[in-house]
Order: sequence, then C-alpha cells, then structure tokens
Amino acid sequence: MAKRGVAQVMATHSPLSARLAEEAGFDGLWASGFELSALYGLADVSLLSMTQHLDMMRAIAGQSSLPIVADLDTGSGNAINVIHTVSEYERAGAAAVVIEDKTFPKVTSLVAYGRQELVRVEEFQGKIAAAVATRMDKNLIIVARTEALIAGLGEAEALKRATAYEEAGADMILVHSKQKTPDEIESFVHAWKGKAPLVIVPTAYPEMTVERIRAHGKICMVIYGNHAIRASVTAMKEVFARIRRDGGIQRVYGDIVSVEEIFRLQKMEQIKADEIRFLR
Ligand code: SPV
Ligand code: MG
Repeated sequence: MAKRGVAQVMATHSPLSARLAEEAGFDGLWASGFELSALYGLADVSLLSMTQHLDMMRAIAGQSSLPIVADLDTGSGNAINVIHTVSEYERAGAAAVVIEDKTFPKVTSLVAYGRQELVRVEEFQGKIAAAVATRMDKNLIIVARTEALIAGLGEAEALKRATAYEEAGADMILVHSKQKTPDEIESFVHAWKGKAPLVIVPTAYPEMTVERIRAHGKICMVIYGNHAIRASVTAMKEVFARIRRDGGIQRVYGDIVSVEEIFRLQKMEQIKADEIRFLR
C-alpha cells in the first residue's frame, strides 16, 4: 500500500479465481464470505462454517503469492471467538483480517431491507482489542468494519464507531455503504479525522473509480467485493445457454478458453517435468 497508494484487492472464492486475479495484476485478494457462500449456493448469512471459509483461504494461500485480506464476518461470535478465529487465519496465511460490527449471525450487507443489527460499541471494541492481542505478527493488519451506514444509522454514528474502533487498536477502518452513488462514503471520508486509513467496497457505487479514490488521500484499499463470482456466473450463463440453443458445443468452442489454458493454470507442465525427473 505504501508503494501503490491505493491497494486494489479482488474478490476470490477459489484458488483458481485467485490465480486469475494475480495474473490480472491485482495487489491483493479478498477472501470473501459472500463469494464463498454463493459458490455453495447459500446466502451470506453466517451459514458457512468458519472452517469451511478457512479451508478455502488456506487453499487460496497455497496457490497465490498475493497478500490475502480475509473476510472474518463477525469473527464468528464474541471476543472469545475472535481470539480463536484470528489465530487460525493468521496461521493460515492471512495478511489482513476484517471484522464487522454486526451481530452473529449476520445478514449480507447489500440486500434491500436486510436485518442489520449492530453490536454495542464497547462490545466491538473488545473484539478488536482481542484481535490485536491475539496476532503473533504485528504486520497482520486488523481492519475494523463498521456497518453503521448499511444499517441506516447515519454518518455521526459511523464516525463515532470508527473512532472508537481505532482507539481499540484497529489499523484500518472499512466503512461500507449500499448507496447507489459515492456521496455517502465521500461525505464520511471528508469528515474522518482519525489516523487509520480507510478501506471501501464500492460494489453499490461503481463510479467510485481508483482515480477518484486516490484523490481523497485517506483511502488505502479498495475491495472489489464480488466481481469474481459475478463474472463467473455471467460467463457460465451465457455459454450454457448457447450450448442448449446450438444443440451441442460446436459453436462455443472458439469462445471459451482452451483445455490447454486450464492445463496451464493447473501447472501441468510442472507435473510433466516432475514425471520425467522422478517416476522411475
Ligand atoms: C463480502 O464480499 O463477503 C463482503 C462485501 O463482505 S459485501 O458482500 O458487500 O458485504
Ligand atoms: Mg463478507
């Protein structure tokens, strides 16, 4: 982030999507709860277990050299759960962990009229303090995420919470919004007087370009929250429909990646080289 100004972090739900994000030049990976829930055909409402998400993050870490920003949702419960969760994710290779101030079980943020309940400020301060006390490496970034704007509590409440979370030891503040334009977030950013850099997820307000983010000077990371799973769904829908329409795979053949490209992503060349070297 010091080098790039604004780190651009792409959502992932698998080691394959992580590898594609790395090849596309992103600075980091978002181990998204929303994406993995969708991959399982589930709503993002704390239905996946912590270990399901952790296992996938481990698999992603094994296949990519990019830093991973792990979406811990609520930290799986109270401050005691946070201690266990942060310890597991740090050991699994997370570079940053994001914990949000919603109650457990949480409800996905962007859904219209979602049940958005936040824990008390003091309780969440305890959770952030627990995360800070748990990390083994001081370079593990603890990001406190406030859902005050998502819950419709207004900017004053969001600022109050962000300030309290910074006091509790958060390295960065993620402030989320589901407004269709950047006004709400930009107003928060202008009003933010804390030292902690900000993180945003502009899914709902896509005109917030990197250039516009950079101009604010206080935002150090942008997370593209669900673009891997949405891109996959777009591509699969289109190709599946064409195959049904065409009565076979003969016409999509040239419009999808070759089997050889999948071999490349699977590092099949290395397997062949290892066979020559080791199979006797
Ligand atoms: C996620 O990708 O899991 C997020 C971002 O937390 S959002 O779905 O917008 O809440
Ligand atoms: Mg999430």
